[in-house]
Amino acid sequence: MVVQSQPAALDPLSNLIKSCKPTSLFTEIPEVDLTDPAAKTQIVKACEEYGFFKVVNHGVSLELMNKLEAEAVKFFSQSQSEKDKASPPDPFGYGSKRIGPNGDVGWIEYLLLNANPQLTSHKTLAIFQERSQKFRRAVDEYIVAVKKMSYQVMELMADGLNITPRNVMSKLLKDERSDSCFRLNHYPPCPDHQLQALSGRNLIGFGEHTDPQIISVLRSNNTSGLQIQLRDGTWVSVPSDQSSFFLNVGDALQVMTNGRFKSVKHRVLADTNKSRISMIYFGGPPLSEKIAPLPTLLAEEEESLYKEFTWCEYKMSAYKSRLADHRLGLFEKT
Ligand code: AKG
Repeated sequence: MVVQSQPAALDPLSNLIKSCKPTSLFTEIPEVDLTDPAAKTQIVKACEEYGFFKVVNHGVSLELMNKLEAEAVKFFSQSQSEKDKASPPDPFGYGSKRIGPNGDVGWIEYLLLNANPQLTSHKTLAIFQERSQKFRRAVDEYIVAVKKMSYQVMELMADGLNITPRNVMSKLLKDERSDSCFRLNHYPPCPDHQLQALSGRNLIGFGEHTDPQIISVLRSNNTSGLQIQLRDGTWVSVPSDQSSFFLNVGDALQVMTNGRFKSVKHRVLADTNKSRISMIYFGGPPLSEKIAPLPTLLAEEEESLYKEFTWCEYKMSAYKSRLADHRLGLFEKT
């Protein structure tokens, strides 16, 4: 898969993009087979140990994934001026190199969309009206399938944590006011003229961060680049797998489990000669939802590690921060 167009390499933002050394592939990523009766226990263990796991036998067809990937390739292959018609990403729309409003940059271009049809913005509608309805259908069908799988994962997670009712977490994602979004990322290969200067390093596509939401569900093409930080602080590369999903514990889930699960720090390095395309569903709760430890997960006399806040308050605070900031820090009890 080759994306023909690349973001211009010589603009001043390119010079601000950092690089880092590639790390070895980590082959011990926990793998959860959703058809396995042990899935619920494996999910909890993976969330405790890594805040990250891979899901196989997930029931989402490879055809849907490939269809959307092909449409994303078409979108990103358009001329820069055509793509710029869908910018800025405020919050929805097309963005190139700038990630968020606070100075973070990366070797990336992306399209950020609302994942909740009830809340579809005028901007999202306009992006598709100007382009093919085929793209829109591919996005919609994919999101429906991935959401369904995410609800199943959240319910298995509740089973594994012995929480009843088992929809206590999934209902936040299913809610018609759920504040969820969807992101298509394209990391072009590192341009030739920069390769020499990089001397064995890779450009950072997406700087290190945790996801603020409850859960993120990522699928990429077969180009690696995603790295996660292990509990001891080491960064490791995640081997790509285009037929599986990778799930991240987000900050909100860390709070809901009173720190038993930790949101995983991750980042993406651009490949030196292959494009990476990733598609991520970020499952968030309704804006008015209070984010707090689930009472059934608190032992007797155990107190919340966090101050009380709503998802809206957390999201506003996260948008004012830089990617690498410890965003939950402001909400931790001292
Ligand atoms: C994000 O969009 O928040 C990511 O971390 C991107 C991960 C990827 O593109 O593989």
